[in-house]
Amino acid sequence: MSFQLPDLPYAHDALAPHGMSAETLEYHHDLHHNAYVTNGNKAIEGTKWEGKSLEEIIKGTYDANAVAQNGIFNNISQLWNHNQFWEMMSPGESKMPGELEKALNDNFGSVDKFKAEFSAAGAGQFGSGWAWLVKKKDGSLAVTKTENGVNPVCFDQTVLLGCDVWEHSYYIDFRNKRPAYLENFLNNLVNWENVASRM
Ligand code: MN3
Repeated sequence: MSFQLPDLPYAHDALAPHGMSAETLEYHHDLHHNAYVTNGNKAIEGTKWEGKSLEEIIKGTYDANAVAQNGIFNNISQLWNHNQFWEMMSPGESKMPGELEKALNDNFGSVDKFKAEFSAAGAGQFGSGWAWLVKKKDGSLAVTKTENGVNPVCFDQTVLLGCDVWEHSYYIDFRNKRPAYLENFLNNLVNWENVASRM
């Protein structure tokens, strides 16, 4: 059974009033995400990874010492990253659950300080990659950034929130203004109920 492209959890134009256009989602979900599915399935065909879960393949093929990751890892991790990303956004008003607000206050000082740290991580990621809010094994929350398809699964961390900072994620709507895209993501797009449910 090969991996499938999941449908978006909302219509392509549902996020447009919140700063992510239908055109971005047509390219990003229907073409980019779909390419990771197609190329990931092709890459694992006939290998020991066929039939394994996305997480097993990500952990098994990540090479901490490599200058560049391999094709299986790159496609399968990006497939997983995008599966999470669509779920982390919402077209409706999203109120931050109290338990999440408390955790952010406890770990970062305030929600605004968390947002500033997350934005700085995304803006400071040189080239393609992701900004993350993770829960570490000791239960503490942290903001991290990773290059290309690398994600917190590689480091046994639980992903609470991720923001794609590859140019394909923001160039149609924000051109070169990655910080504006990140600010809009945090203030208008994040599904905080989804983030809280991952804790
Ligand atoms: Mn992407």
